[in-house]
Amino acid sequence: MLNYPSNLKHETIRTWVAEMAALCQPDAVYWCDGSQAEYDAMCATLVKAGTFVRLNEEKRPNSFLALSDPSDVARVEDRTFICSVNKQDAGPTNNWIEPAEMKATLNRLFDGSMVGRTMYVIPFSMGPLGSYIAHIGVELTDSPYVVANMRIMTRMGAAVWDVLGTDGEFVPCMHSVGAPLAPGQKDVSWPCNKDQKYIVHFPEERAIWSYGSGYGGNALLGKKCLALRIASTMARDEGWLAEHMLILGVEAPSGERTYVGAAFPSACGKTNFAMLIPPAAFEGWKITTVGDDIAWIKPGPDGQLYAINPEAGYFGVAPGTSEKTNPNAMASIKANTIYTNVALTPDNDVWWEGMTKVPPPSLIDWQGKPWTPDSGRKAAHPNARFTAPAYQNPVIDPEWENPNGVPIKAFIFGGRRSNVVPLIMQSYNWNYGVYLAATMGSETTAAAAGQVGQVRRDPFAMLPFCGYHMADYFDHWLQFGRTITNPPLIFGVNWFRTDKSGRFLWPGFGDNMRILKWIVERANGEAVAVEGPLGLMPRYEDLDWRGMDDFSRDQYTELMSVDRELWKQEMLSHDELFIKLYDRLPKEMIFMRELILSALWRSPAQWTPKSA
Ligand code: TSX
Ligand code: MN
Repeated sequence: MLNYPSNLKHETIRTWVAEMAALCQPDAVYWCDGSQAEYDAMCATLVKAGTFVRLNEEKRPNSFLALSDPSDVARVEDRTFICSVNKQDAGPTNNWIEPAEMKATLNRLFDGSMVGRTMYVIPFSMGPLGSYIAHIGVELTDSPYVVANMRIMTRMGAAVWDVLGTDGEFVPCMHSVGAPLAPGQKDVSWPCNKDQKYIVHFPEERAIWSYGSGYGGNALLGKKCLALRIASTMARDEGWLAEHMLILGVEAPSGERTYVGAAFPSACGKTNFAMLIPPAAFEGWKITTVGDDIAWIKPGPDGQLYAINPEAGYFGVAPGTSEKTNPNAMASIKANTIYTNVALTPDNDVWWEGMTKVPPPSLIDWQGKPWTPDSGRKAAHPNARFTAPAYQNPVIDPEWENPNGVPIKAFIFGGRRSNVVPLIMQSYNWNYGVYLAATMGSETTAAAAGQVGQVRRDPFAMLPFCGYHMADYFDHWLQFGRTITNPPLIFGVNWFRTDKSGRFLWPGFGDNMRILKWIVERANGEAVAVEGPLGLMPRYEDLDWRGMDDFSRDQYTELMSVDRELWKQEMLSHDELFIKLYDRLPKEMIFMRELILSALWRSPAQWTPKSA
């Protein structure tokens, strides 16, 4: 029989765990309590199994390196399913399989899937325990690596049973690496199933089943599966938002703090933006981090929007992270961190591409092979990760665990666009903001699949994460805006515009503070903007250029210019998305397109905000 924790009074959970144990047939069932001692024991188990290597205790205290199977290195979008009752409800941007058929498949796969392994029961809260914005999940997994990561990424532990009481709501999350062990069979350091992977969501039942992968969002089910795909459907039904957004605070010299949410597709430097350090000339200004990936946003009692970060840690991309690009991230991962698929130095430290200008002369690469700078391979996998506790961030926001959330004054949407899209614009109103976000596009980089430099539409940066029909999601945003007092202003940004020779026109990083300052001043009714064909824009003199005297008005003009003919092409590609979503597309999208087109039609061939 199962050794239930004494404070678990929830009959449905007791029965469910027993049923799942009977299905998966693990050798043992272990109930996680979330303690430090348990975490330490879990890491020791992982070291013994060869999954973890303990890193240099002086340089990386209490930190570990895991190297995954080379076939299990990222989320698997083509194996991700939204199994709503009706296919139409999943929409054309999600994979769908009929729920009964999928359940039959999953029952077959999970039958005996944990033989020879331990089933861990992970109670976790997404968001501060007991917050009215938070939600609870229970993950059953046969991966101790998942347990260790979930302890960092969520509020995990026995206190969750108290919050649930006898009949509290929870999202059941089933996970198996899909690699049962025959009697006497030796385990591998990264068990997974090379042939079959399924990341499955049942939005009506609010249940998650994941099979075959031990990596990232495939396996840490609180993150993309619960906090985005399932939560987005809960949010639609209940009148809130679950977004792929960072949340940051902008502190002015007066001490006043303004919070904004920002959505960017992958490879745009979201974590860097969430931890931005303002230029030296911006004395008294400070950025604080509430979250770097996901925001849950609800109208508060005053009708304004409040956001929490449902996560408790950072599962960030390591390559490209350095003392130059993000010193706060580097400080966050100094200790108590799990590194996955980075390279190992001879003195048991870690390294990845972009960490230092000059690579170390010799390393063990992410595949466990000897590596030198001339081997012609990457030392770290491009999707290598760190898992680090959020409280280690030197600029963590003082309110980051406030159960009531932080008040959101602006939303920012941005993609990676080498041309066409100006550095900054503000939408005229909520509906147009929804249009800007819905039509957001980003150019693919080497890290992403497909042709490099192609623009891919990624509405709200939610394309892989929306648990229902994308057009219904637009409609939810439109409707949501009507229900709130003082809706946040909506902005579009592009840090990645280049000149004719391919050089970045904007220095980015800390200098993005100049844009952020204008945004919060707009939100607080303080800064000036002029009307352009695409939205409201700052003139050169409306931005704060202190400490950046090498940036000319002409460079600004190039960064902010709107090319009429290019934008007509751009609008045609918006139409491609709209036609894909046509059956449920809100008519506002079409009317908005018409308004912008007519404004473009009447604007000069090259429009740019004119100085006074
Ligand atoms: O994260 C980035 N941000 C946001 C920072 C707050 N990156 C890295 C993106 C890859 C994940 C950026 N890269 C940003 C940016 O604003 N801008 C750029 C483009 C860029 C790169 C290098 C330079 C300038 C711009 N300059 C030099 O290398 C000297
Ligand atoms: Mn993300």
